[in-house]
Amino acid sequence: MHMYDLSNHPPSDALRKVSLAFIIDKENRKLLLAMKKRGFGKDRWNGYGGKQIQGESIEETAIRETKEEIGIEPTKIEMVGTLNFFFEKTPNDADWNQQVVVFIIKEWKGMPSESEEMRPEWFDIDRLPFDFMWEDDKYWLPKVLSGKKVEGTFIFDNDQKLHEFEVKEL
Ligand code: 6OG
Repeated sequence: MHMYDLSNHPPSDALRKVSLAFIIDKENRKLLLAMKKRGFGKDRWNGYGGKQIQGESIEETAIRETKEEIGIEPTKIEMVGTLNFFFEKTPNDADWNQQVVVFIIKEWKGMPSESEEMRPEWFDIDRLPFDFMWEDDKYWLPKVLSGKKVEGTFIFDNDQKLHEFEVKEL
């Protein structure tokens, strides 16, 4: 039994905003993913990011969270997508719903390093570990990596399985 579907979910502009950034190497061949060690999304490879705080633009959130989680300072960052995530509502997971704004970092200062939250590792773009990532990633990340901008809506069951989705290329 699902409470939400693509035509019936809360308005996406009411969602809390969260950043998600990925570092890509100069040759466009490798992506720096990070293993989430705790909290929401634990044990999955993902980009780095977190909740926007008051007074911050979402790009500032992405820069701050990237510094905090893998210790580098982005110097060239580009917004590449907006993803709305809705989870089947239960009292415990109600606040998993979020709007994730995706960024690609092409230039940065410093060396990626492990933090309490994230363990970074480079992956070949042709061999990303989709089986160990959020299920939505395989439907939009390849588009972003080939230079497109995307807008997506994803409905998850409360066991974190993808139930229904739509991705538009902008
Ligand atoms: P904290 O709540 O730990 O930040 N995030 C997702 N990323 C992907 N690829 N798929 C999802 O599908 C996601 N839901 C959330 C946003 C959580 C981090 O995880 C991202 C944030 O960068 C449901 O602060």
